[in-house]
Amino acid sequence: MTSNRINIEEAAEILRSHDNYTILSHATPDGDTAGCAYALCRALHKLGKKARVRCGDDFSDRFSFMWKNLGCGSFDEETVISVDVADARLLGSLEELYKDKVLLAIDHHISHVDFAESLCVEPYAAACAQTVYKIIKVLGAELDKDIAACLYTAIATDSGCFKFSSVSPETHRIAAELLEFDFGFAELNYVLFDLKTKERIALEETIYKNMKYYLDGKCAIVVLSRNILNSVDPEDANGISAIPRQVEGVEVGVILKEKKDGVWKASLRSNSNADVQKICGEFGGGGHAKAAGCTFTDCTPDEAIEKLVAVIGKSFN
Ligand SMILES: [Mn+2]
Repeated sequence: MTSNRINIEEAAEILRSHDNYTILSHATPDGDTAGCAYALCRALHKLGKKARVRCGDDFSDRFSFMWKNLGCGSFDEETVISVDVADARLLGSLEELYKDKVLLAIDHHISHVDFAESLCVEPYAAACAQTVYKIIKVLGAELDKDIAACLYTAIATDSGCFKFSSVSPETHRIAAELLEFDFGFAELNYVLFDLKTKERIALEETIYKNMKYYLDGKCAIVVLSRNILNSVDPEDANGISAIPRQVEGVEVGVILKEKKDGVWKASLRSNSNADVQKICGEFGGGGHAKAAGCTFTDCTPDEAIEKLVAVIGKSFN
């Protein structure tokens, strides 16, 4: 199917003219999808509408301020909206229930695969929350501390705390307007970016210990067995794929995770022109130029590494 492409004003008009909303976040939710959903939910409440948030997986406790003091009441769902969902498949366990029922998708993924009746997409926004912010403004819902904290979290997390190349002057302008509300951004940033559990520190220790270098130090690979992975809370393993590429001189960083006997999932991150989407494509995987993944079956980790290093090496030429 093809979604009807609409702009900010038209998206606001859809939200104004409907009621009884379910707002969907993508599975394995991040700060952007959670922040967009709860900001929009709170804004719709301010307009006197009924709205709730649903997600196929649980949100992280780090985001618990988003739903604090939020009463959604009970009502019959009439209108389904999705935020930051690039593909109906990413609804996870809610896919079957909702894939054909979404009236409006708000997104920022260039790779968006249409599933909603209407789509409001700004593919160059650092976070979907930039678009949600603009829609809330047009809707005329009054911003407050709680909405600002949700939107700030969404933008800060999706932009790597304003570090990624996707950040634009508009990203900072929106963040600056959000800072007008006294939601305690410094404490929030501590929780979002600096706070680590002892288990996370132990996992990082293992990652550093297991790091091996290839291709004159331009490639770093870490192998993590099921034993190690099963002993950590998935929340503690968030973002570990970014660690190998932090090493000076490393252009492509890889985490190789054991999924089951003989099955290894590789997560690649690039610092350079090496296109990891293409590299993973050679093995039936995909993703983005700077972040991609692929799976190896029926092999040992050493065999997977050998295959990967051969293709990564070619990408440096
Ligand atoms: Mn996002």
